[in-house]
Amino acid sequence: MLTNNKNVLSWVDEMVALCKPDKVVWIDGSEEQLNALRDEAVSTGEMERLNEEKLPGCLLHRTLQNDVARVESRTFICSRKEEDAGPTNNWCDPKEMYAKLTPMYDGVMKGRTMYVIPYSMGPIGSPLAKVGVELTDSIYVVLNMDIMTRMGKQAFENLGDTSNDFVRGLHSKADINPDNRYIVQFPEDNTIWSINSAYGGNVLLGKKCFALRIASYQGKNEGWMAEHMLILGIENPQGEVKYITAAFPSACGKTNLAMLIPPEVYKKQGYKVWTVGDDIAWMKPGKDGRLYAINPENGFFGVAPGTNAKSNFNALESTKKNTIFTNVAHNLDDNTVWWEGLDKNPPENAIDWLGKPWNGKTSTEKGAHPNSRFTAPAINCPCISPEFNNPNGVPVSAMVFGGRRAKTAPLVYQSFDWNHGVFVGSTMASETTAAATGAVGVVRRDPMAMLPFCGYNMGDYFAHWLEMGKILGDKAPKIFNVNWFRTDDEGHFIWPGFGDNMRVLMWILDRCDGKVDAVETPIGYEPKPEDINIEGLDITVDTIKDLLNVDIDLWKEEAKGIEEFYAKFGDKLPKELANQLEALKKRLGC
Ligand code: GTP
Ligand code: SPV
Ligand code: MN
Repeated sequence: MLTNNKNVLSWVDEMVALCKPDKVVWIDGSEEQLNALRDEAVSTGEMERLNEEKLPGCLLHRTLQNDVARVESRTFICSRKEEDAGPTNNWCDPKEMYAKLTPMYDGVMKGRTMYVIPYSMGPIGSPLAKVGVELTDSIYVVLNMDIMTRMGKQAFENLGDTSNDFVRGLHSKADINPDNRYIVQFPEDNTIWSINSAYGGNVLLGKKCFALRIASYQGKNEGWMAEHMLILGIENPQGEVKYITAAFPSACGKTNLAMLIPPEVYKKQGYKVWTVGDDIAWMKPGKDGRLYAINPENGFFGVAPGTNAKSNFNALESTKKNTIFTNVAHNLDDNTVWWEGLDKNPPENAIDWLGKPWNGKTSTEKGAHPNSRFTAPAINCPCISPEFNNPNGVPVSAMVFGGRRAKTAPLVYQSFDWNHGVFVGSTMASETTAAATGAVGVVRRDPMAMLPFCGYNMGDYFAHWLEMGKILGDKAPKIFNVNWFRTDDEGHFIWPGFGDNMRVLMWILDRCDGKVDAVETPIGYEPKPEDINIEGLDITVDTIKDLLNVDIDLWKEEAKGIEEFYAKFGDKLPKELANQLEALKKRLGC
């Protein structure tokens, strides 16, 4: 036992009595203990050790074929009132849900060990950090939580002996039966129950379940924000750093943008980019009235396919040691890993993500699952921000929304003001990706990239955003929207993307500093095409003009789509947003 906190101890006792594990092991976070767990996972075949020279400390894991992504249809927000979960979440009465799940957990850990994982989301000692305890029967979970959070004894130091402010997470892989899979948040109880999955997003309970679903609910009650946002800093040649947060839906480019390498034109002037976070931001007004952001995580759970030395050098570097790879291809020639888009040289002698022999040169099947992932320590990242562990976080100058839109959304535009920015975020839409089970490539509304992650009524969430704008006043970050994914008639991406996205971020920062003019359009302020720096690119100002084009007919359709979406919220939709929609329609001439 690593704590005298009675609330922790009595809850662990209760869960032990329910799950009936053969053994209970408290995770102190020591290398000794973790090494023993690694050895055990390797000896049972749960994980494989990779090439100790090329990938020191790295492990490979495959999940079951039916268990490779988040499952939104089996994810629930169990608030006491249905209205508090709102129209975008699956809801069930908490009593009913506990009654349904309790028998499933009864004796589920017989013959297994229960690991008790204390962890901190946010730097230890940060006023913005929060404590969680996850109980699990999976070594894979323990080893991932070690990378993704500040895990071990130190986390309890933040809690003290009497506090009850910790999130109670209970996970069992049970028999990984998809028909009995549940990922359940009880926001009013600070509790998460997850069963019958062993895939990251469903089982690393500190991440989406706590740091977004539970934390968004806490943030509303406590006056802060938990968002599906990356955090990056851009340092100018004078050494000043400005911070930007950005919310894109799953697998839409957060990790890539967070770690971008500046194009030559900026690099030669001395600009640098620093990564604070790649997926989640917790933000609170600071003493000076500005909004400050911390990354509650300690590592990256990143999409592997498409990651290569050119697209995301820093992410690839981050995976070179002490990393866990999930559902990638295993190159048997040198005991390393491979995924689609890593290089043009797939291994011939390999095992695919399904565990079957695979020849990358001749096979028409994929070697890695499209949602295969790496779990890499943040400290491995060559551009990790010196502020990464700053307990007070970093001040946010701009917030960016974006998604995958083949046509409608232009490369970039700025909202007229905070409330209009909330409107822009609340009406975001994007094509679905492999990060969740279900159809890929279907456009759906995904407000603030939080559709699968908001732990309460989305209408109340919009109201909270509007409220934060009032509190921040003229110190509020400026709000923008971007789209890297516009396609031409052949379906090719027009904008080069990746590192070149910095060209757009530079316009954004210039706007924040009042250094550059803009053009007013019905949807917001746009750059003059010549104000996007294209030095060194083989595209012309005319291409930028095309990328910035606002097609009024498409936007009239868009306004209809927004109206339908907003109708879901009934009287929970803030008046201000209904007014914003009317104003947009008027500007479009609807
Ligand atoms: P989650 O971890 O699921 O939240 O995803 P994410 O938002 O961090 O997405 P990530 O950066 O991992 O990118 C997902 C996919 O989008 C990868 O296949 C990338 O190669 C691709 N991608 C990222 N940025 C760009 C871009 O600027 N342009 C294009 N065309 N593709 C991009
Ligand atoms: C996402 O889907 O947005 C992720 C991966 O970041 S997961 O942890 O599975 O949610
Ligand atoms: Mn994510």
